Amino acid sequence: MQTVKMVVTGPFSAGKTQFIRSISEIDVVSTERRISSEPERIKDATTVAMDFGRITVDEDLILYLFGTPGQKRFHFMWEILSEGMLGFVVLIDSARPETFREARRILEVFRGYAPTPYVVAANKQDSPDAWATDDLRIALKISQNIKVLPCVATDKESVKNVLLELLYSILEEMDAEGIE
Ligand SMILES: Nc1nc2c(ncn2[C@@H]2O[C@H](COP(=O)(O)OP(=O)(O)OP(=O)(O)O)[C@@H](O)[C@H]2O)c(=O)[nH]1
Ligand SMILES: [Mg+2]
Repeated sequence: MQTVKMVVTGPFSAGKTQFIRSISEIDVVSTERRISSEPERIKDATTVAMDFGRITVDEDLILYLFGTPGQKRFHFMWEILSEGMLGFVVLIDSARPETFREARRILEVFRGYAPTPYVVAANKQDSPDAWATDDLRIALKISQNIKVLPCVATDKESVKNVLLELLYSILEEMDAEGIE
């Protein structure tokens, strides 16, 4: 039996909690609190510590998903959550270019924690203002060997596709390193 820990990170309100809720087979353990401060009032609740979900791929493989908080004041959780991860997803709100710089920064921070595979998921592709993945790749300066995948976090199939792509990258890496 193999267990794989993946982290879902990204800027405030990118859709991280939604992403994990769409796919987890257990009720997601979420630590959301109501938002009281004004600039973040674009939604009701925000993650303050983590989200936790689980997916059984088959009898030999279970994925554990950890979602990070997006708001700056909870960033102390990031390094704790990254402990032991085998890969991560950087989730981006494709319709809010003002968050792209922060997304790039988060990507760098997580790359610094561990040299694991990662993918970029261009979320909210159902929004009329969403940037296309090719444009996002340029804006965020993502190199060609990193996957930038379209995503709609409310759609389970879309979330599954992103996680499978990350899983393939992780398994490739394990093969390359000769890990059983
Ligand atoms: N249209 C659309 N809305 C989405 C999508 N994914 C998430 N949302 C909405 O975006 C808002 C933010 O989603 P959350 O899952 O709370 O985002 P988060 O990244 O966990 O936010 P923090 O924990 O506060 O950093 C919610 O209102 C979601 O319903 C999507 O793919 N399309
Ligand atoms: Mg959240």
